[in-house]
Amino acid sequence: MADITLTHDELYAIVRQFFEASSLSASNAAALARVIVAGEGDACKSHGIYRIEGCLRAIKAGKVVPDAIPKISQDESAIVRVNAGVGFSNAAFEAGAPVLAERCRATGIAAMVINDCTHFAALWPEIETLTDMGLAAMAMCPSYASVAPSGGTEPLMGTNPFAFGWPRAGADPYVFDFATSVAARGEIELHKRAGTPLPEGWAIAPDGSPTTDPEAALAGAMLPFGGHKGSAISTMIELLAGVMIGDLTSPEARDALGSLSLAPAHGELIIAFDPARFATGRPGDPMARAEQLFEAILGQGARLPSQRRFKARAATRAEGIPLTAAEKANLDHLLAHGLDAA
Ligand code: NDP
Ligand code: PYC
Repeated sequence: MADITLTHDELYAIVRQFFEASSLSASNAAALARVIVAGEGDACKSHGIYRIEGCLRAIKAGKVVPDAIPKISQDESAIVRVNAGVGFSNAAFEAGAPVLAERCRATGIAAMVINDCTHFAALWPEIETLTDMGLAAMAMCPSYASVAPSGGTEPLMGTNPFAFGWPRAGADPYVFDFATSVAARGEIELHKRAGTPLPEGWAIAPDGSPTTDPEAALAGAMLPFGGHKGSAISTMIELLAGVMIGDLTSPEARDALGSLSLAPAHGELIIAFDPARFATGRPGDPMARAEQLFEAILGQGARLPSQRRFKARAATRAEGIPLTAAEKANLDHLLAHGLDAA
């Protein structure tokens, strides 16, 4: 329930000011504030303002270079490389996205590899950046070992998010973005904060037994969505966005960090597609055919992924972002104490 509301701009100004006061450079603070306010504004509480403290802990622990400047490099291939310089992933993505789009338009498909970044964010803001440029895109990254493979009992995979987007003229893009665990770890942490039990089937306790206790789940292992299918997709992400790009897998990220209370550091893979280029010489307009598919889905009474988010975005843009008194008090506390609040 909302005790106060803030406009997107007001919340952005607070979060940005907070990160600047916490030693982040202006460009890094702005990129972080954009993604956090986007999360809160789209009612994605697991990746909204709640993430500020994890970022803060990473900065305070010296795990992030606060004034990192992303470095872009390209060769003749379709791969755009962005080294985040041990900064947060967000400024690196923002720097590389226009270069990725340009390469994609030239070749029909291009990939962006982000290396050496701390990553805490939802992936849909990145996907929407690319769909806004008329491109289809997918993004994925490891996390840190917290999910048991299907049939196993020990944390090994990360919650490894996977997101996809398809551009739509005159409509919100088709976007899905999910953890490959049953739920994001952030959801479990929010249940712990609220003192509420987890739904069944999310996690196992350290002894391998099913649990609905958030503390036991955080100490034990989360479960992949869809059993062996989610487990396989999660493994693919470890391979493509960890091993293949020469960056850390989730178990390696956990070992390197030595903690699950800081935002994890690893890499990310983003692939962009130019739909018109793929359909060259083939009958039918891919954009029109996609619309037929979306209409058929909606025609059955189903909803498209991200519809809830887009509705929330429209509401928070019109009426403000709702925060509870406890959330606002926590923001005020963070503002007053800066890095000491971590
Ligand atoms: P959810 O399970 O809440 O949602 C996953 C997707 O399914 C969303 O696109 C959602 O759209 C859509 N969806 C939900 N219900 C329906 C429905 N009934 N019909 C159609 N579509 C539906 O997300 P998760 O908890 O798995 O992940 C939350 C966020 O956590 C993601 O943004 C992800 O990127 C982030 N994350 C980040 C990690 C990182 O390491 N950086 C690690 C893990 C997760 P809608 O939003 O509109 O409901
Ligand atoms: O919610 O699972 C999660 C998560 C891990 C890292 C960032 N988000």
